Amino acid sequence: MRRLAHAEAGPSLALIKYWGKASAENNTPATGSLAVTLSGLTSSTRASFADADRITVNGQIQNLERFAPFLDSLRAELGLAGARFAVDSTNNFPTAAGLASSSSGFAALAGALTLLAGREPEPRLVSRLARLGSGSATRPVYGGFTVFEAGQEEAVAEHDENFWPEFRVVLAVVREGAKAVSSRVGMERSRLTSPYYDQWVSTSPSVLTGARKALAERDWNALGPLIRQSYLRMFSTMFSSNPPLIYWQPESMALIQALESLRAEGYQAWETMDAGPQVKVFCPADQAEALVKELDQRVSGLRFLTAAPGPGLRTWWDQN
Ligand code: 2P0
Repeated sequence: MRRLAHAEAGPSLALIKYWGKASAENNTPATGSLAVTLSGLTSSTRASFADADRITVNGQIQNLERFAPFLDSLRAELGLAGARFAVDSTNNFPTAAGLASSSSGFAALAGALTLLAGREPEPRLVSRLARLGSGSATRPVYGGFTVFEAGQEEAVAEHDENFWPEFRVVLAVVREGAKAVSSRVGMERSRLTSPYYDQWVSTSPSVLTGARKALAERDWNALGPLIRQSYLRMFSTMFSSNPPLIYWQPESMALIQALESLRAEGYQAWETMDAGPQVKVFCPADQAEALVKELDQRVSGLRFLTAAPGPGLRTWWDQN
């Protein structure tokens, strides 16, 4: 009987964004981020020892190029120099499309391999290891709200998933396909070519500090504008990169404008976007259903998902 190390994690959606690296080699962020781990959306990953590394995502064999440096780093960190891994991971939501599948995917993978190595998958260790796969993967090791500070090697828990029971995220799925330029390539391009990159980095700390305070007070009126400021400033570095990074689609802009009107009508609905066309809207639970109806009427043909703050990483052994 083979024992499979099994781990599950939800995606980490940033209210305040990480875009750009303090160190590419060490994969530490130039800007601190504040994020929520989502419920209901899950990366589920099983790992076992094998003769050669092999990774599938949703049943598709993966090119190991993206994973090899991560696997090598983990082997070194976990004292498994000669080991090779068979990994099967599934996402119950669109992959590589700007729904933060790399955050949940690498958090689950780091958790499964830590368990497989016979180590206690305690959050600080797994957060630090997950960073070697993806910066945003440091965060969903913890449930609820998390912070990954600039220059740090691991995220920290800010508030658990029960801190703000009325907090919801409506995800408007504009396109389901994988994005053309990965976050990793995109953020390096912004760092090297955007004339606004330095200002993006230097103005981020005050936005993060303000958002942490507003979140602690559960104050939509203070938090909402900072959420918008963070993603729009991030996109300013993307649009001004060379060549430019334009992740938006017409429906993305239509949703942004619809939300502007809906706020004027009294909704507390504050959008963000990541390296993709999807629009994610933070709002109170009692407005979520009506908000989806309004957005569906104004921008047709989209799929909507609703999530709440969810739990952090879970790990266990499966018998096979
Ligand atoms: C974030 N994003 O804070 C930001 C906002 C996308 C836009 O973290 O190079 O996949 O693997 O560390 O974590 C996506 O970037 O990048 C991301 P790497 P990652 O959620």
